[in-house]
Amino acid sequence: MARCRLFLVFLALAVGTLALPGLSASAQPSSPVPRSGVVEVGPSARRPAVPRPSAAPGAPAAISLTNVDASNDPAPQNETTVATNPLNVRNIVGGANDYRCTLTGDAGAGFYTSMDGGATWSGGLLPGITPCGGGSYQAAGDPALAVDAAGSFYYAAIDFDRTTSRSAISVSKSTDGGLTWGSPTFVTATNNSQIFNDKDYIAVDTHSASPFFGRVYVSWTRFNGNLSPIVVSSSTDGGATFGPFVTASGAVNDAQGSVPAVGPNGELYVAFWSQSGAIYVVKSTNGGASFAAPVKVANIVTLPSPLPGNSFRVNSFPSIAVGPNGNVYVSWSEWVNGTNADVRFSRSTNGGVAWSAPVRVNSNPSDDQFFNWIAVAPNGTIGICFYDQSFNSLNWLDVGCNKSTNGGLSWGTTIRVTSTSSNPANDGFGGGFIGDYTGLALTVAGKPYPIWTDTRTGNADVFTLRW
Ligand SMILES: [Ca+2]
Ligand SMILES: [Ca+2]
Ligand SMILES: [Ca+2]
Repeated sequence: MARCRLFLVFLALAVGTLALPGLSASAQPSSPVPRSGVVEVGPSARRPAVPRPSAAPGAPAAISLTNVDASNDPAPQNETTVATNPLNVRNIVGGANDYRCTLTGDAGAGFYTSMDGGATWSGGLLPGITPCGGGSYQAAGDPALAVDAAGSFYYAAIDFDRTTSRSAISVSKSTDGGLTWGSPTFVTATNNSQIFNDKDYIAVDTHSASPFFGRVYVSWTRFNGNLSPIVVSSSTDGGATFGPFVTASGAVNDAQGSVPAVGPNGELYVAFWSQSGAIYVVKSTNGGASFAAPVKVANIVTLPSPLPGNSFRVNSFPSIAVGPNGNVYVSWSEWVNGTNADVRFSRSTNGGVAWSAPVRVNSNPSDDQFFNWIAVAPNGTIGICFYDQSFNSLNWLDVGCNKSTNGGLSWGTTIRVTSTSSNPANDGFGGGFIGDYTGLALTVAGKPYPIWTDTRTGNADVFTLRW
C-alpha cells in the first residue's frame, strides 16, 4: 500500500480514484474506498503543469456581484475553504491546496486573508507543515477552516509524504484574524503503511450556552487496510492539544468526506458519504466523547467521476450546517435520472432522528451541479453554493448560489456569482483536478462569501466575492 503511494498523486481527498484505475469508486463496491489524497493520475501530475495563457473567457454575467482573486499567484490553488470573523465582518480567511512552493512544486496549506471585506488580500503557506513553511511533510491538503466566538481561526489539514508512509492531521491557529499562524498541533500522526489519514474537516462550538463552548472538533477518514471509518478528535484548550480520536461512523466502514457541525446546545453532528451509496449523519451529545449509531439521511446515486464531458474528478460528499433553532441541514450532489448531477438537500427538525425527503436545490436542473457547500446565517437564512455548468455550454465552471429563508422548504432561483466562466483545462493538472470541494461562509450580517477554484486568469486561483 505504501508502494502505491508512489504513484498516487494528489491530494486531498479523493474519490474516484482507486485501486483500479478507470473504474469509479461506485463501480467497486467490494474494493477499498479510495484514499483521498491520492489520485492515480501519474507521477508527472505531482507537479503542476506550467501555467498556460489565459483561456478565452465565458460570456460575462449580467450581475453586479464583484468577483475577487484572493490568491493571485501563478501556481495552482484549488480546493477551497472559508471562514469569517464573528467580531469583524470585514475579516475573511480562505484556504486552499497551494502549489507555490518552488522547493517541492507540491501542495502546501495555503491561506488568504482579507481585513477589508475582500478588497485586498495577503497570504502564504502555513508554517511548520511543508518545506516552504519550515516543515518536513512533503505535501499538505484538504484545507478546512473554522472560527471561534473570539475570532480565532483554526485551519485543519492533512500532512503526508509521497515517498514514505507518514500521514498526519494538523490544526493551525491564528489569533490575529488570519494574518499570521502558529505552529501546527498534530492531532494524529502515523508511519504505519496501512493507515492513511484523509479528508479532514473542522468545526468549533461557538454557542455560549453550550456545555462544550469553545471545543474544537476535527473529523477525518482513517483509512486502515480495506476499511475507512470516520473518526473525530476534540480539543478543550483552544486547539493547543487534541484528545485521542474516537470512531464516529459506527458500523459504516466505507465512509469518506466527513464534515462536522455544532448545534446551539453543543450537539455535535458529523455528515459523511458512504461508498454504498448513502449520506449519513452521526450525533454526539457528550462533546465528541462518543457517537450514536449513524442515521441514514438518504440513499443516493454517487456521481460518476469524472462527469460526462469533463475530465476532473468529482464526488458526492455532503456539507452540513445547523440553524440557530437547532434544525440540521445537509446538502450533497447526486446523479439523477441517470443523466446529470443535481445538488440535493434534506433537513431534520428533531435533532437528526428523521430526515425530510430530499429536494433539488439548483433551479435549473439541466447540466451538472456539484461541489456544494452549505452555511447558515444567524437569522436562519440558509445558503448553498456549488459549481453550475448550466450557465455555459462548454462544460466550463461557474458558481451558483441558492438561499432559503424558510428553513429549506423552498430554494428559489440560482444566482450566478461568477462574472466569467472558467475552463477547467487551465487547472494546472491537464483538466484533471480542480480540488474536491468549494466553500461558503456567511458573515454575522448575512453577506455570503462563496469561495471556489477559478481559472479565468489562465491558472487556478482562489476566488470569492468582495462586499
Ligand atoms: Ca443538473
Ligand atoms: Ca456538464
Ligand atoms: Ca494560481
